[in-house]
Amino acid sequence: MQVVSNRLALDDRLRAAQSVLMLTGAGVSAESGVPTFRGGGNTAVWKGMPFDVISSAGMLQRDLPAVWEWFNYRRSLLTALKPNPAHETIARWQNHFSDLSLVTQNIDGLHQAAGSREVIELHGSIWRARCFDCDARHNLNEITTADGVPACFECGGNLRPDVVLFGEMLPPGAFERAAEAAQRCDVCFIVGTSAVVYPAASIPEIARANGAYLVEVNPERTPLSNMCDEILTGKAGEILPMLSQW
Ligand code: BV8
Ligand code: ZN
Repeated sequence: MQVVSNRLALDDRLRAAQSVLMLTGAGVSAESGVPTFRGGGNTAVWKGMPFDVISSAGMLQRDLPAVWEWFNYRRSLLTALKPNPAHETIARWQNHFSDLSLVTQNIDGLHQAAGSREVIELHGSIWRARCFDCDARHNLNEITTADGVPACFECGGNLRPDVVLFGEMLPPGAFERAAEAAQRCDVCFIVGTSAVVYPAASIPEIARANGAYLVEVNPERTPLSNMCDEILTGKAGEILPMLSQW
């Protein structure tokens, strides 16, 4: 692990911060065993299809059972996995700072499992389904999804995973809440994301434009690295716990 940081400056910033924003991506769950998408992650391709093809609005129209099969497979990988020290540290920080907003692109629910509250899930949740016809949400541990497309309890319509696929809009209000948090934060952490998926990657840009101090935590550089004030190079589960004395 290599940490390139001006620790004193960051300590001072954190001590003085009224409002902190954390934007997280797949890398924050990597140490729990969740595969990442890019950079060699092993859910980059599934049954010969790149993940942004199978996880797309077009595929939902063309082959809904295949989309369910893909999400069932991913849920089966997640069932046994637990939050890691990165999730746990972020959950602890929420008790320390009076205003800490957690905005995640992850759909795995591990932040909530670690105790984080009011998580802004930009891309939905793999643990929920949504009805095409009546929009009802269903918890997936109450539904059998093994065969084909599950049906809605309320109206019998086809269900789909309650996640945001490529080419789809984000859940109503989610981006707006994240953008508001970005506008008011003093420090913005960008943790474990390749920062290539929009509009999520614009959140730190909004924070920056409003004068926030930007800190990236990632073993690799990203398109946002150049605008960051600090780059902490390494694993989130090792770096985040080192930053806080509380
Ligand atoms: C939309 C859910 C309006 C499903 C996902 C502007 C320019 C170009 C294109 C666009 C644009 N604006 C919008 C677009 C289109 C598109 C987009 O961004 N395309 C890009 C990629 C070219 N965006 C959309 O379609 C969005 N919707 O814009 O709506 C609209 C609608 C219709 C028509 C026009 C406009 C919706 C995007 C939602 C996609 N949903 N997920 C699913 O999971 O199957 S995407 C997927 O990528 C992931 O789920 C995740 O949510 C997202 C981001 O990935 P990351 O989390 O960053 O993960 P990644 O694997 O990439 O990187 C892992 C990182 O972790 C790496 O950097 C690695 O180094 C690091 N790491 C590894 N280990 C560790 C670590 N870091 C720390 N510690 C470690 N231990
Ligand atoms: Zn329904």
